[in-house]
Amino acid sequence: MPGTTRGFFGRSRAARDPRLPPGQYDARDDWPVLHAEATPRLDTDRWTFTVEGLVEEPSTWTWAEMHALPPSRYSGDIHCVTTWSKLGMTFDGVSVDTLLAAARPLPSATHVVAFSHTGYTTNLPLADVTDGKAWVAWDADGKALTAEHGGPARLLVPHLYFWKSAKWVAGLRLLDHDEPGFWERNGYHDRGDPWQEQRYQGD
Ligand SMILES: Nc1nc2c(c(=O)[nH]1)N[C@H]1C(S)=C(S)[C@@H](COP(=O)(O)O)O[C@H]1N2
Ligand SMILES: [Mo]
Repeated sequence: MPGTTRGFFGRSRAARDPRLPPGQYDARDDWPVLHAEATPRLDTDRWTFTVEGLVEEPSTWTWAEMHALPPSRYSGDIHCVTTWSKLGMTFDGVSVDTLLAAARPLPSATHVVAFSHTGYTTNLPLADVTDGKAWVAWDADGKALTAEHGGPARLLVPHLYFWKSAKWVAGLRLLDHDEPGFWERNGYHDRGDPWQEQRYQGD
């Protein structure tokens, strides 16, 4: 009965949300907390974000200065290498494009290292944090990011696995070469594209 067969496969395809990359499941209401270091309590009165390295204008913003920049929202999905994804989230903050427009990357800049107030680092090609692909975010789903999820502010690079989204982010350093960060030195993939399942070095 060809009709029945088509119907069966049609339903089983529909059951898997097309927004889920291969090997990922939908965590739904759960938002797992994952990090290597102890959760810091950062005071927004002393919080800063810096863009340094290969830029014409090394720049530092305070919490108030960041909030005076044009706001930018990400609405979409996030994907952790440990196989959970969360679909249809909303993050508010500023676009990394806005910060780079002020700091003005030199032509020699090809990569960035994002660094956190805790010492955590993660590396990214410059092209993965430009053209509307990355944010410094302080609200998630309309509420201030909790300290566990990286508050007061975290990097958000949602098209890559979530370890690239450094919690408690303190800045970006622009480089003319790739410099592996914390998880990348510990076996995780250099780039981490969830649609290509780039989980570990060699994937
Ligand atoms: N500072 C810092 N940021 C980090 C990490 C970390 O260990 N330290 N882990 C990364 C990993 S592996 C993931 S999956 C996400 C988890 O974010 P969440 O706890 O908000 O879900 O944070 C990323 N950012
Ligand atoms: Mo992760």
